[in-house]
Amino acid sequence: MKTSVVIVGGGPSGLLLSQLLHTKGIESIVLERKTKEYVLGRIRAGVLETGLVKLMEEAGCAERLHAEGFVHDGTQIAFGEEFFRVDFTALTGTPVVVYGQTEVTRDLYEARERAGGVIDYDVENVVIHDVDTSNPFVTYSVDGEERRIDCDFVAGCDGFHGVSRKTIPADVRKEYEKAYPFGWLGVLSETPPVHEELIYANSERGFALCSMRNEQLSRYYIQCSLSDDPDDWSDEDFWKELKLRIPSHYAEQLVTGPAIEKSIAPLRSFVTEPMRWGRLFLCGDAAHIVPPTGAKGLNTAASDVHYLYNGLKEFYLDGSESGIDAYSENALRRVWKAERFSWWFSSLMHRYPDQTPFDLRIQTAELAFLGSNEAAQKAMAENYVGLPY
Ligand code: FAS
Ligand code: PHB
Repeated sequence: MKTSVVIVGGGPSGLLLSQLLHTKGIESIVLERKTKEYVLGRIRAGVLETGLVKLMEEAGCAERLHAEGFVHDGTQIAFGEEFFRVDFTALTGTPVVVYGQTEVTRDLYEARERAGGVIDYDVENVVIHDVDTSNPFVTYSVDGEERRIDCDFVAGCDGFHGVSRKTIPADVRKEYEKAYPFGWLGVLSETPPVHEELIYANSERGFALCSMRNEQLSRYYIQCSLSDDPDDWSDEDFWKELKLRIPSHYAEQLVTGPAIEKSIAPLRSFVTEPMRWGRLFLCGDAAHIVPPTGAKGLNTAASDVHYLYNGLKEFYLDGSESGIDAYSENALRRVWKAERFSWWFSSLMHRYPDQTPFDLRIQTAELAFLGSNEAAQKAMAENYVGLPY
């Protein structure tokens, strides 16, 4: 079998790239390790930058997003009983859209299927070959049948635990990592959101986040120990702890209900350089991970896809290699700014086990400065709504 681009990974990165290439008549085949149902069963990101919304529009997949997504002009930042609002639209002219990653992925799957896109699910033993030549190929198996696809390029969109990053020789890769000493316990509940906008809260008991998916589906997180297990937390214990971490003004209004999903995600900052090796390009979580505090994971995957899609478009339509040659440098320039913001916002909003009384006073002062200074809020807002591609 032969195609132009083999895309390893059928998450948002891989599907968005495949659909964008399709709009320019560039063929691709997506290889996904899991079933479509499994991929859609993952509950992850919830906030979309305008850049991702525009890419979904360019891919012809933004109709439901515009119909069902919630435009948010700002967010609440809480510190103990105090809280203030950062007005994204007033400060930057740009809002964000609250629309679950699950729905983004669903829209992309449906678009690929409508277009007759080739997606192989349940693939195993994916191996990427000869990307340091002009004739790369990928081998894999499906239902015990060995397969091979010859191609021009391979896009590694297979997330942090995929095979693509490790295809780049260890002596070529440089990896940068920071592990955080806590995780996020997330709950999805069929309850009305506690507030019309998100609430990021730093309390003496730790971080909490109140988010949503729609008027009857809420997403909540609390900072938890890395040794915690979701089964350690009854619904009642979760709601009780969440109420203790958000201002009583909101806690009194919180509508609780059964958790329909409960999971713990560790927090990590990670970047691998370069994001290209020969005919292999890494996209999204395959190349970088951020703590979810700044809602940058999915959105930085989107900017990778933007750079790679435009580079491949130039190659196939204009015969130019300048876009793909600049891919890694362009992508990493924005990746590191997202890493910085995610690290900064995580440092500001969480309680760290080794925090000294001095550290706590600095955190308090930083939050007070953010709450009272327009320039500080503008800087935060510009990063949150998404820096330019
Ligand atoms: P993904 O990991 O989404 O997709 C990779 C795909 O490749 C998967 O479907 C996987 O099955 C497949 N794959 C892996 N190995 C393969 C192989 N060898 N062969 C074929 N396929 C293979 N971001 C936020 O902005 N906010 C959040 O709240 C948030 N919460 C998160 C919670 C968790 C538990 C995790 C893990 C991530 C979270 N993220 C969040 C980040 C997340 O949204 C990612 O940034 C986003 O999924 C990136 O998309 P992809 O790059 O497509 O990677
Ligand atoms: C979510 O709704 O899942 C969400 C929103 C904002 C974040 C992280 C997660 O920063």
